[in-house]
Amino acid sequence: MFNPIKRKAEEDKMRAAGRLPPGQSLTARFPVLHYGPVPPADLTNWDLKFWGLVDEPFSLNWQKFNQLPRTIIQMDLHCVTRWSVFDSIWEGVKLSTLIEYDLLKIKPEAAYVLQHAEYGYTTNLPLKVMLQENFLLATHLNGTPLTPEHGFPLRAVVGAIPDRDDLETPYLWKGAKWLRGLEFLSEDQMGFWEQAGYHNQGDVWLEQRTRI
Ligand SMILES: Nc1nc2c(c(=O)[nH]1)N[C@H]1C(S)=C(S)[C@@H](COP(=O)(O)O)O[C@H]1N2
Ligand SMILES: [Mo]
Repeated sequence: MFNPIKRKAEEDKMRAAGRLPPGQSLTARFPVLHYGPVPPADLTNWDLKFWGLVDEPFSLNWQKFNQLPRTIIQMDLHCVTRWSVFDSIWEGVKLSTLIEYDLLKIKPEAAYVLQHAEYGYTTNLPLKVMLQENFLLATHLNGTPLTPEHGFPLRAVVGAIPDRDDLETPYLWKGAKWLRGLEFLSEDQMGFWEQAGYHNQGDVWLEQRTRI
């Protein structure tokens, strides 16, 4: 859909439906955006680590991660650089699933989580946001495994579920591509873009782009 008239019509439709946050515009492509290079993926040595305020630090290898019960969610994604993608379909594992299956035992003092990705990218969210339905540890986008640029083998993704005003909805930078670890914390700790001046909460509806 590279037709600019169609693009505008789609955007107007999303705005009318209350799905276009302030200052955003609809993009017909699915842009790729990140800082630094795309890391190579080596599934034989890959793991996802959990540490900090957990009963026992542990990690899941690729095989174990893929044995977990999976969830599919459709979401609208909003990047702080003002593009929005609508109706993307994500498949993966909910953080709450790891708790339900007694794999992840979080200490009661834990209230924040720092996502750690390849090459040191980090981003932070309150634990309660990461337990919402609009946050997923995703392996698939629109029915196929993630491409390397979009985060293969695993990324966190956070987006808007239409008509779910009860869910806090941060901008897309708060989902780390090439995710390798989750650190559970009692105090909030800012990630890569947050330290660079992006808003700590980053609510798309409140247009919380930067702190300044
Ligand atoms: N590891 C890592 N994850 C990242 C980023 C990054 O630079 N490194 N950029 C974030 C930003 S700003 C956005 S908008 C989305 C973009 O996801 P996409 O490239 O799949 O569209 O990834 C987020 N996750
Ligand atoms: Mo972004």
